[in-house]
Amino acid sequence: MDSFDLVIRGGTVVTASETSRCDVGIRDGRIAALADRLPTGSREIDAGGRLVLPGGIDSHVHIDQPSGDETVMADDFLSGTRSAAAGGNTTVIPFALQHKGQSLRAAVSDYHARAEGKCLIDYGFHLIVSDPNEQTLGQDLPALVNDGYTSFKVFMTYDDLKLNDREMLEVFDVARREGALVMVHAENYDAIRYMTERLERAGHTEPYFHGTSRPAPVEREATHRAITFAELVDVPIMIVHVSSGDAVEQIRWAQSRGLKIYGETCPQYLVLTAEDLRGLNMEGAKYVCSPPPRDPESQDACWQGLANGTFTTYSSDHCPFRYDSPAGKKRKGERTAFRWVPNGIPGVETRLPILFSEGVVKGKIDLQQFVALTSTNHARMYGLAGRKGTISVGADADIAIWDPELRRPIRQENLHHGADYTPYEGMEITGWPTTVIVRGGIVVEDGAVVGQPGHGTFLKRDLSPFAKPRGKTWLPG
Ligand code: DUC
Ligand code: ZN
Ligand code: ZN
Repeated sequence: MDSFDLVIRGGTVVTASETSRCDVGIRDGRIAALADRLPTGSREIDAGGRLVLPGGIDSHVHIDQPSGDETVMADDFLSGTRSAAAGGNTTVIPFALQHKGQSLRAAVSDYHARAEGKCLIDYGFHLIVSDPNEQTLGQDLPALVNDGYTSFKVFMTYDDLKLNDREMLEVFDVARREGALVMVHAENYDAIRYMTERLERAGHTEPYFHGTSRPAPVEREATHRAITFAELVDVPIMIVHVSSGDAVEQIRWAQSRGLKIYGETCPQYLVLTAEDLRGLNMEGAKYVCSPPPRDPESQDACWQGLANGTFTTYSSDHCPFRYDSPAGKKRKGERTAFRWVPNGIPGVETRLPILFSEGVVKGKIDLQQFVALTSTNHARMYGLAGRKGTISVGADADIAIWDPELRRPIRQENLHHGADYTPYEGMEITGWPTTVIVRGGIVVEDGAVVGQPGHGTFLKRDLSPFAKPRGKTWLPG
């Protein structure tokens, strides 16, 4: 009998801490051995000349998320995880969104039903808390954290989702008590509404003005307010999808005061700008997301935040809508005001290639940082450490084999998502994943998706060690 089910032979194995030339032996879905030369396996992959990396973990994706209006997300759990796998990911953590008036428990059951049997790769759920009533705060959140949903997101904007300051404090307080991690969408609701109304009155309704309606100060103020509340309550928080130097500065300032404030940025803030929203007619709608892509200085600030450790994670914020569809970007027709364009862009499949090509190949970050920012830190931050995000004996055999020299442009026709466009069309990329393995099962082979729906399993997550309070609060005991 062979010693291993699978041996990955002769590749360069990269983790968040080191790079070594070795074989990887896989048995029963786990990494069983790492050595210079391993005995044969039932199956072998020659990884000579390629990189063997922990599979990507995308801890910020939206899949099959109903919005309560006529829009329909372009990906369900089959196409979303197929696209994620093709882009080198082995785990995703989408959101289970609570609509106002809905119980959190009901929201979670709904998302399980949507995901069950469809996923090609492993998945967990963050919760989105939009109705922090007594049942949510007193019963459902504590019980769900205990059941492995150990992180939740709150919104400071959007009519249907925003929490007021008091509600934010109450959710933060529950998170502190339960040891959960809060993710914050930091933009000021009233400022955006005011700007939007002023722009509309001036006749500025094209997609380009989506960005103008929420400039950097809108993000900076909300980021600072969230940090202040986190300090008051003594709860660590993650500011997600950071887009501007102003917000990076706020996070860095908080970190330098010893506060546990973490940050995440995304590809759109590294390689897109407000100019992309200027397309003819509705073309700019393809780039409408929040916060919006900004300018080269903001891009530099986000790159710097990745390189100097201000950001712990780099995620896609994959939130796909079809462009040419009344259920997507053109929900109100061909010519419509930006306020009606659904916010969000696809990106789960292009996240890793963009960072590899623009970051590693161009020398902005090194390979260890690449692995940390795309995989290891997500596992540590969201309660999957030990199982996911690294290549070590005993961990799940979640691996992406990369060809670091493969050069080809991003093309919609080659992607696997349900959207009908990519905001990165034509971008030249060096370095693509070629083979992707989830718990020892081959999901992508030589660039072709071969995985089966249902191979992906639900991940009950541990409490995050990053969510531990500092022990300094203004709250009465
Ligand atoms: N926030 C997200 O996290 N994703 C898409 C839209 C948004 O506002
Ligand atoms: Zn958000
Ligand atoms: Zn998002």
